[in-house]
Amino acid sequence: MSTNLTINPERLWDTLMDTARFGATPKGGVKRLTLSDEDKLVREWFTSACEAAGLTVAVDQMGNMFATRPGANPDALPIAVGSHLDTQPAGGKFDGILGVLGGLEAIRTLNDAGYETSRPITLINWTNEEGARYAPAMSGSGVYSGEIGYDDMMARPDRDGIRFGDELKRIGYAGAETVGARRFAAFVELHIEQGPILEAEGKTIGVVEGGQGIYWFDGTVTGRDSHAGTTPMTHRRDAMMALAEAALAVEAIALENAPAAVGTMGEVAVLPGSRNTIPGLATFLGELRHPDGGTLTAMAEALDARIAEINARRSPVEIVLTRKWRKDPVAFDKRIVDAVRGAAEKHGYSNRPMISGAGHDAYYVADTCPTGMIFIPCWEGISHNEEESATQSDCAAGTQVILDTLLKLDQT
Ligand code: HGY
Ligand code: MN
Ligand code: MN
Ligand code: MN
Repeated sequence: MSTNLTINPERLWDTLMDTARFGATPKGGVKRLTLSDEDKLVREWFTSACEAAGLTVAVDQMGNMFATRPGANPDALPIAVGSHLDTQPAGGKFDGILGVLGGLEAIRTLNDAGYETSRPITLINWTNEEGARYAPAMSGSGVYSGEIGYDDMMARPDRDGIRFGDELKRIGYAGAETVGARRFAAFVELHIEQGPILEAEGKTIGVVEGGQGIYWFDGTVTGRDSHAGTTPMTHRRDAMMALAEAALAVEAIALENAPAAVGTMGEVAVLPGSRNTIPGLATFLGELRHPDGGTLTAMAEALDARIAEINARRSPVEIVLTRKWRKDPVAFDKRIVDAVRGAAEKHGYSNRPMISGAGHDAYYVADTCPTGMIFIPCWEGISHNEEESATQSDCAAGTQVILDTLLKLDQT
């Protein structure tokens, strides 16, 4: 049965702008690190907004939040929709939260119309999608899918040594529900593209068919502190210079596998951190990505080889990769992809198929049920940046596609 229910663009936009206050930064961005006080506040807001919409809220052992709207058939597996509420340290108003509030707006629209779906609908906030405070990224959905170990995650320290599990308890979201126990008929996630393609092509909707693989590595470089003025260049054990070579190796490997490959080193520390002391210790967090799993493996192996070569030349300075995490490339379910495309076409939204460059919770959820994603453009493709922005009409179009996709999936 086709319906002509229409979401409320102003209500969606007002909710998006209102919730940007949780972690608002002076430059107009949002800092809502996972399990922080700001995360706690937005979670409390989310619970009250869901309860006001007649949803029942449950929390699992990873702090993943599930808000369920009953359907006519209570025994049917729910259709799930959602994303994440945590952000990068200098994040924007849309990354993650758009997918959660888009799902809420779709539910509010069903409520306004008194429309009863056959299946229940579950709106989800996945814990720690960003991985900025606690690696790896997408760990709420990763533990839910069983690919990331629960105990490992609980023991993971942040850079101040605060354990994930202790912080989850501190903010009151170490839920009782067994993580992974809950299953869904399907999952749909709305997200800004975080890249330039849709805007450049003037397209409103990205029909996401899958996502590229991600490889994260942590590194430690050990040299020796010494005086910057008196130590001859031939006697130095300069950890910073070895790190610099490792960083350029990451870039070189990405460029050698261009245009699909990308790589960066987003976080470094150099100790003891004094201009006139040769640094004896450095640490780095980096990543490589590629849509093809085999190529991603070859890139990771090439990095190992480059680091071995730097170590041979710079010994006794030594670079060691201390930890690695990988999420393979993902392909989304054709039925969900077609439902998203059909919903976009129904409203005459210009659209194109695409592969996600960014990781999303849908990557892991796709291991547990048929999953798909919807993208909308963002300004200059900028994200993980306080200037991140999207238009009200594009947010509304993406949310309308959520609603029509949910209704389509409810008929199967
Ligand atoms: O890193 C990612 O791709 C995601 O934005 N956390
Ligand atoms: Mn995101
Ligand atoms: Mn992000
Ligand atoms: Mn001195």
